[in-house]
Amino acid sequence: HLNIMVKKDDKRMGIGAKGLTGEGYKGHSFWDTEIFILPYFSFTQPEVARTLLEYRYLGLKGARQKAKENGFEGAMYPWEAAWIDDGEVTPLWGAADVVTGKQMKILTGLIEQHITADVIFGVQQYYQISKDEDFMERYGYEMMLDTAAFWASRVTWDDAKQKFVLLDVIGPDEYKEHVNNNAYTNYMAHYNMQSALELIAKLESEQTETSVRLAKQFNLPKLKERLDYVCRHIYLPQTDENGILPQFDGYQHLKHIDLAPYKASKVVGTIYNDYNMEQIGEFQVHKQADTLVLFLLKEDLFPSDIKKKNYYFYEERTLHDSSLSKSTHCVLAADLGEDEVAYRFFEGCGEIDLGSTMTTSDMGVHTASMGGIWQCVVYGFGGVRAIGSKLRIAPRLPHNWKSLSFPIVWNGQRLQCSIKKDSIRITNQGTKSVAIELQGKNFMLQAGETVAETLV
Ligand code: IFM
Repeated sequence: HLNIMVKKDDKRMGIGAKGLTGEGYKGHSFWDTEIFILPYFSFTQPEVARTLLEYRYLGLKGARQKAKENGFEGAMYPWEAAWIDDGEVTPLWGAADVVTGKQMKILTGLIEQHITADVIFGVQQYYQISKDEDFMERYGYEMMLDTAAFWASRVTWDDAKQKFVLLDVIGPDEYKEHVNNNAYTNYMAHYNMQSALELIAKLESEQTETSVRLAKQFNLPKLKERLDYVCRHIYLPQTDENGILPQFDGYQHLKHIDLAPYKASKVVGTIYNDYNMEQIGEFQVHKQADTLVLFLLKEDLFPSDIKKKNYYFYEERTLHDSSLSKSTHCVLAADLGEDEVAYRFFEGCGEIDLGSTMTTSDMGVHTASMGGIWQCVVYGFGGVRAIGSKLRIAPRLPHNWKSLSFPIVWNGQRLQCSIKKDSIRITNQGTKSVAIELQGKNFMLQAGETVAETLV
């Protein structure tokens, strides 16, 4: 499915939430692409990953238009994207409210804004994996600067906190609307701006065609000053006295309800039979992974014990009503050494399109979940991750698997990874040497060479 959901030779096309298999979400592209699907392409077919990111580059026009229409600067990516020039295409109206009987307004196109930082995460991760400098010079750097300019204008000053805050957003968890300082959004916006700052420093230190072009296009000294100030003063939520990172301001005051009936339900979304969005917003209940996605994308922000605590805290309150939830839970559990839990969620991912829970497959398969399944296997059990400029491999084979093998492409070189119960072998099938960290040890793997390590 991953291979047939993308039009490989046409950068005017993104990936629809249902690929080409159905009409759900009208073929629109979401953060599903950059956060869930793109890693597969960046790590296996970088040339395809590049076309997907060029699609976002072509979408800059619509993103700039969206920022302008909303009173912001720079480029604000649409929550739902279709044709490259369209800008925001999220529908304005959805299903009927179970309490009032009136049609509900869809707010994601207006306030689910983390997509802008997600696109930049995809750009940076692609670069980390591929080292495609040409892409960055033509497209990526411009995207980084324009999106950072958006965030720098989107923040507002909070006198009480003496910090810049991000008010009135929807984080990844779409059961919570109009929230302030969603941890995921704030940290990702900070990351977006911080990377642009580092980029400006690099551009200032060189005289290349790209640095000259970008200096003409942006007022870099002014942008640098603003980004520096905002980055130093943005509010980045911290863990509370129990070690819990609040999903957003005031989270601890939300009410508890018994989620057992919804968790036990054979179909998703049954909470809507009893409550409307406003009521759901008052409960500690989540549609999908939110804070946990942050832990996965930015693994160094918090120590493992805090991540584990938050994992169980939020999972208990999560209904996994979105197909984007279980793969995050699987990979994070594997990272945290919670092997049984990871495997349970891996099986759950398989059920999304092959089981009966997500009856929404009627509208087409869940493409983000497909990318998520690849992540469960290669990231979760294969232990593969791009960390800074480093490829890290530290597998955790499920106890009932005998072996696992997969190819990845790192810095343009194809590596074949073969994992058995007690060993791992990596063969560099490319033509150049690559640096890898295998089981905590650093290797320079020459072309044609194999490295093997024992697993305990
Ligand atoms: O992007 C997702 C979102 O996270 C949950 N609702 C469905 C969207 C499309 O898959």
